[in-house]
Amino acid sequence: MIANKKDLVYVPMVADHIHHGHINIIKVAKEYGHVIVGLLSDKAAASYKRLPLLNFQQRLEIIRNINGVDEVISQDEFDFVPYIKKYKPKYFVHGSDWKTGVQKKARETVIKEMKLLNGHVIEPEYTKEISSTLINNQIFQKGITPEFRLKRFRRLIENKELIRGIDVHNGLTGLIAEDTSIIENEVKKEFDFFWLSSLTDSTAKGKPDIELVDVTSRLNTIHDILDITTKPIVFDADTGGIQEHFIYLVKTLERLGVSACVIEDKKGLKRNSLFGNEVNQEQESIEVFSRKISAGKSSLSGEDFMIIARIESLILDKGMDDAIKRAKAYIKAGADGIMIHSRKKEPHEIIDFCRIYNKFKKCPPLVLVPSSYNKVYERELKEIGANIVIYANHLLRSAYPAMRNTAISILKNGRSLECDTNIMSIKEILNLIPGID
Ligand code: SPV
Ligand code: MG
Repeated sequence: MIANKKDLVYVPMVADHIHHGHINIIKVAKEYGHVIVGLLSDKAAASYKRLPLLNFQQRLEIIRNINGVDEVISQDEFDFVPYIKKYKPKYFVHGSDWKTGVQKKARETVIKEMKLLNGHVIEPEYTKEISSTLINNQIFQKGITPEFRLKRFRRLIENKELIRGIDVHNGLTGLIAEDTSIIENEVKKEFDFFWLSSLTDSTAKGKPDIELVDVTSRLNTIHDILDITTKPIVFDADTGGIQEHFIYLVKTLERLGVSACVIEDKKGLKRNSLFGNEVNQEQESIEVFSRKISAGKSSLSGEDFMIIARIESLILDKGMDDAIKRAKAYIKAGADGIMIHSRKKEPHEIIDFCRIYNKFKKCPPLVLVPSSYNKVYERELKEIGANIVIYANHLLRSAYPAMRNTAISILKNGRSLECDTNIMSIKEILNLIPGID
């Protein structure tokens, strides 16, 4: 092949951490002509793997200053085909690593599309022992700063249609929520953030969910999780306590690098929402609760920490009009997000709420907790306009029966051999958290 300097060469990249592997690809690309880097936007990158550490502007600044790069365009979706159609490059350059793994199918599509253009796919040999994923893992293993963790929650909301969180209440659940992932249709699926549930934090301590576990104790749980994880934390702050206490709480959470807190519009002795009206629960007045939100907002040092207002009108059978009125008032008071909760088996009232909510002039991120209406799929929640979904108690609810069954088996059998089929081996538990290499 004889290179013509005018031939277009398309090189898609995320370029989160530039390393010699990228430089090699650019050098090879430059031999074929005019190099256009299709820099994947944060949205495009987050649609198939972890949100980049550096944001688009930062990555753009780096890549456009690299020798051999003639032009940089923003590739706003993961699909390469629209960009091939638009730029009609003669060459498409991608590291050979995509021949296997999650990008295998994407590669086949690109080869087909380039053939239609009489173009060529160039696959420089993948530079071994280095990759952005490897660097990312090393960075995340070292830990991250509170500021980075805090800000990442807003970036996730901005760049993903729907983000998902799961309950954590100690270090171990933090590790599960941090590390569990699957690959589905070439896309990596994982939990985006941790929900520091008051129900599971209390239950794990053998205490009822009535704001009995005090802030100091809840902060200890946060520290355990901060120590060993990197994902954003959303703190379930129950009622937030009295306003004078709440302003201190949000400051502390912000300083620690927690991304958001959720406060619910109840007063007096708080009971878990899923009890509904089976127990005595009282809703706070709109005025008092709005004042609490505003006071919390004004006590923060930065712009990033979010105060999410949770509306209990549907839980307490106060009706849709009340829920909507409250949503409007809380947004006006400065709430950065709204959580609407329901204890119905079917999602009808949630769907009705979402329909009205999404017509508001200003509708900050909407949080749903599908614990009781759990037949709905995430894609359906996305369709009705939810931005954030929380699986609020599932790790604890799965752990308790497993542990109880083991205890019963030991009692029944007078030994532990019979448990072995349902539990980890000693070797597995020792290696789970090895300590030193
Ligand atoms: C929690 O997880 O503590 C919650 C959600 O507040 S719920 O239990 O559904 O009220
Ligand atoms: Mg709670």
